Amino acid sequence: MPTNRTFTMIKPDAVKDGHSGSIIKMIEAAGFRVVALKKTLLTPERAGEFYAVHSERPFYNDLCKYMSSGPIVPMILEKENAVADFRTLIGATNPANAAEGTIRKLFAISMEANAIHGSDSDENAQIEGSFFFAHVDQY
Ligand code: IDP
Repeated sequence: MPTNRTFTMIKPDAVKDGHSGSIIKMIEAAGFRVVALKKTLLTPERAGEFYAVHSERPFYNDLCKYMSSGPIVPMILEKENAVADFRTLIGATNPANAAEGTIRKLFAISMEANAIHGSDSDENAQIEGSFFFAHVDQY
């Protein structure tokens, strides 16, 4: 994946509460092109694989349960400076600390159910995008 791309997924709480459309609208309004998009369901095992980096953290088991509790909407997005600009758009992990107007401030329920994921580096954007979408370089 070129470095002007990032990976995101709308998490189960936001999908279940009917916020997918509003969130995608905010993403496009912020200048991101949706390169790839689907609605899918993770098993707890696959959620565990996605979040393997957190496997030693106390919240890991709950996170895997939560992330497999309902459909998610993974996407690959394109924009100059995509990773950093997208992290700004979604806001802090804990919605209590998220800036006004960010996606998490508007739609997150809690630290765990925080509406949306955003890759934290170009390398992880590539790895995470490939976790859900094949042949992404051709999109
Ligand atoms: P990020 O998603 O903002 O990059 P990370 O620290 O990578 O944050 O954590 C991944 C996800 O794990 C968070 O988005 C959130 O859903 C969950 N999480 C992180 N810290 C906690 C916590 O202390 N309690 C419960 N869930 C957490």
